[in-house]
Amino acid sequence: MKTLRLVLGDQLSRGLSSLADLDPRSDVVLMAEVMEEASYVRHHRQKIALTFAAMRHFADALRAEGIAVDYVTLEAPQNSHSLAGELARAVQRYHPERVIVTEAGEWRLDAIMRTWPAQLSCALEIRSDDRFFITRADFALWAKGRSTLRMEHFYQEMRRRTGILMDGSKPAGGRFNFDTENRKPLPRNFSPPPRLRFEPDSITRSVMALVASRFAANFGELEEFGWPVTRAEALAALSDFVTIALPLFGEYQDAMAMGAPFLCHSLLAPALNLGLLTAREVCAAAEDAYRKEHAPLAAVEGFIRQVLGWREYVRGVYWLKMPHYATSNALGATRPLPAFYWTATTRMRCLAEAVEQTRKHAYSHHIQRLMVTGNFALLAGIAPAEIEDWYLAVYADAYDWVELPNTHGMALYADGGIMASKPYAASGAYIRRMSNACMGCHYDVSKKLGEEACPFNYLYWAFLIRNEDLLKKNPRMAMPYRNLASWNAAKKKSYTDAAERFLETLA
Ligand code: FAD
Ligand code: DLZ
Ligand code: SF4
Repeated sequence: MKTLRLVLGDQLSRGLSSLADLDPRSDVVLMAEVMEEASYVRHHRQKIALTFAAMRHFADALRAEGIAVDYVTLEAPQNSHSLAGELARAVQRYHPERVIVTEAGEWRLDAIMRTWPAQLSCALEIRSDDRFFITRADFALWAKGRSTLRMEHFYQEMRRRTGILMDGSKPAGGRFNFDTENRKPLPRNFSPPPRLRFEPDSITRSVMALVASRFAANFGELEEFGWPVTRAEALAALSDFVTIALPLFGEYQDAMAMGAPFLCHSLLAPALNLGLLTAREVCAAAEDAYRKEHAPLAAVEGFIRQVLGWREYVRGVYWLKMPHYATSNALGATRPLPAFYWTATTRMRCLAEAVEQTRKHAYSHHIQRLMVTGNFALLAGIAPAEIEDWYLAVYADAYDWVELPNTHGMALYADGGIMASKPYAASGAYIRRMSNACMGCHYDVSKKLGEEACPFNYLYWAFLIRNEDLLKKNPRMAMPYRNLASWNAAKKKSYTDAAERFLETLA
């Protein structure tokens, strides 16, 4: 046997660099379900089921091509439950000339992987992951010498480099960014388009049974599992999104509605992050919808900005700044994570809804993550590591390389402004404008103080007061700090006291 090729659980792409020159006559692909990966955080049960189901289907697809796959299930008697252990055991079984693997998506596993050459009795080749538009090294070159790493500058550069949504050297429609036409609240009586979900087949059902018994204590329901687990299903999900929801994506990108978890979002992040879809084909499908006049430019540009812009940018920042990135805590936040992030037991309706949806679907959309659960964590001063572990655990699409910068940088401002030019802090007024959650909430969003007042209101001002020295010189924070300048000490104290009293009630 010549080459052993290790494929990780989020590398389920036939075009993966480690499979590029595979010779079915002499090579074996190794895949392993191991507790080390299934328990580095207490993943949502749907996340584990999704990963194992997609891994098993991918192994079957390779076998159907005549490729030998050595697949170690979680229940295999000799399973060592680490990727290093399974690789070492496979090397003993096959005595390959070399092992090939594509670099790990996240720093934790990358660091482990770099120790493997010293432990293995054969050569190990670690290949670059070319499923992204930009390599880690090219991002570092783009970042070099820049005083700020703003996403918008990166995105425009990526549009030019890739030619996506470009007419020659000019952006389609004459502008790179159509944000001003996006981000509307939902009209009254809006009915979200029905979305394609996938009925679990026998492989997925057996994995769900395994997860139900082995991960009984983990957060999240399995019943509503509807994620694509094969390449064919992922392509069907992409086509469904482009046909049904993409035309409305931009306009309602920031809207939230009770009882409507998916709205016009793509739901493609789990498939993208597992490798069932590539970012290139997702952007191509969206651009095609614009060129064929199926979807307006503002919607298509808004969507492509998320995939070609944000997704590549956060990965770039992650690899540029890790491992120190994870330990910064610019606002000195230390509060433990309140229990309601797991139980949904809170009278704050917007938060209860976001957590409940998360439990049911392993999903909530971007604005819920940023402006509801994230905003609360920012205003309440929750310790970055605690809330980051929560985000890494609870979403079907959660991987450290994309979760960490979004939480640490965007939601918490814990990196001191590397990613965001100002903290995404907002009072209840933002949530009232963008959702229907406040109607029927125990709290009154129009009240600023008192038992009935929306906690986001006094938490917002208490946050600004607490962080005044750090934030008031930021020109993008000038408006609220001008307002605060007219407050006397007693007024400030009434807000900080209200915030403290409320936070003390949280377990
Ligand atoms: P859509 O709204 O349809 O967006 C389309 C695609 O664009 C997504 O599938 C995703 O691939 C990409 N995208 C959109 N926004 C971002 C972004 N900010 N960063 C990177 N890619 C983006 N995304 C993850 O994939 N995994 C995570 O673990 C994750 N954690 C997050 C944590 C926080 C605190 C926040 C604020 C955002 C996080 N995001 C994460 C980004 C974003 O919220 C999700 O990608 C999105 O909600 C997934 O749903 P969707 O596929 O329907 O996305
Ligand atoms: C997420 C995940 C889970 C739950 N289980 C496995 C596993 O058993 N085996 C595996 O190879 N990969 C798994 N993964 C995905 C890995 O955690 C992922 O490859 C790394 O986090 C690198 O991004
Ligand atoms: Fe959320 Fe406040 Fe509105 Fe209640 S009133 S839903 S807590 S923003």
